[in-house]
Amino acid sequence: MDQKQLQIHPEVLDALKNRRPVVALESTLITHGLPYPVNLEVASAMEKAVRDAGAVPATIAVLKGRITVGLTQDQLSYLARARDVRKCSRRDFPIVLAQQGDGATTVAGTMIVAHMAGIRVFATGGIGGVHRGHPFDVSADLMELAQTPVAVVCAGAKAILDLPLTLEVLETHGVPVVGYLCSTFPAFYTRDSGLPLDVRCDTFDEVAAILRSRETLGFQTGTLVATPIPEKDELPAPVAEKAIAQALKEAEERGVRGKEVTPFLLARVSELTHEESRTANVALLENNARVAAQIAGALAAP
Ligand code: PSU
Ligand code: MN
Repeated sequence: MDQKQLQIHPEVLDALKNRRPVVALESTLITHGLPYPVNLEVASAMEKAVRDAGAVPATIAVLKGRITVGLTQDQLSYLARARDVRKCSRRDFPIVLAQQGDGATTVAGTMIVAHMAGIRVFATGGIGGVHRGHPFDVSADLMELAQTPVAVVCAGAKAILDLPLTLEVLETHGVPVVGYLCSTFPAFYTRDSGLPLDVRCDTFDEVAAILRSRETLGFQTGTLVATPIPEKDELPAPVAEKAIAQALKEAEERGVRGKEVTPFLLARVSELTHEESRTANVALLENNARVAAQIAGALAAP
């Protein structure tokens, strides 16, 4: 599949042709990560953060079987309210395209489409990873980072996961994990997991230099750029951990499985912390969008 077979928004296409910075954004957090209307507010706020930092946002989804890069305001509002949208990682694309259905792209799905479109930087909240107590439930996000050359800006992996094992899998697959303004892996709701990273960068140019080296080497791996949630928005670690433990217990008891696990845990953690975690989630998403736009800017500079 090449650019011609994708539905690319004219503004995004124009920026790509003229080598101006573009940032891809995912849609699963709109359909499965946050409830309406917060989801629509956040999706719009992320697009605005990208624009304010001088890049063009391209939210990615599948609409009636067409892979769409850069949603219009109407398409965003439609997705934010839609039900029964398929959560799309690699295995889901053949199905959703054949059935001409609607699909929300996960981190894995968004990386695939960003790469097809020629977008090099992508902002999300937290990537999927290895689930606690289920070392064989490994998110397709990690497998995609192993094989698709896109830089993913995140606030670490979601704290509901097993973070040490998640970093082990990334290491096995040759994915560099770059800390932007941090030396340890951030833990999504909190700033510091205590797990050391491969490298710390203090400027966007340093991050861009690593991305360029990867291109020079011709490696097809993705790069994970992790940056912590802003200090003022961080959840106290015991509050986050208590809610996560409770949500994990409930997921076991109810037998929640497969692609339902992550949305279930995120929603329960949000309820259990009286939405404090959702406020943190929103803050880190906007922060990541801004950082991604600045990295894209540094990468686009000659
Ligand atoms: N981060 C969030 N909210 C989300 C997700 C991540 O703050 O909804 C989504 C992303 O789309 C990620 C997906 O790719 O959850 C991971 O799902 P799974 O664990 O089933 O691979
Ligand atoms: Mn899973």
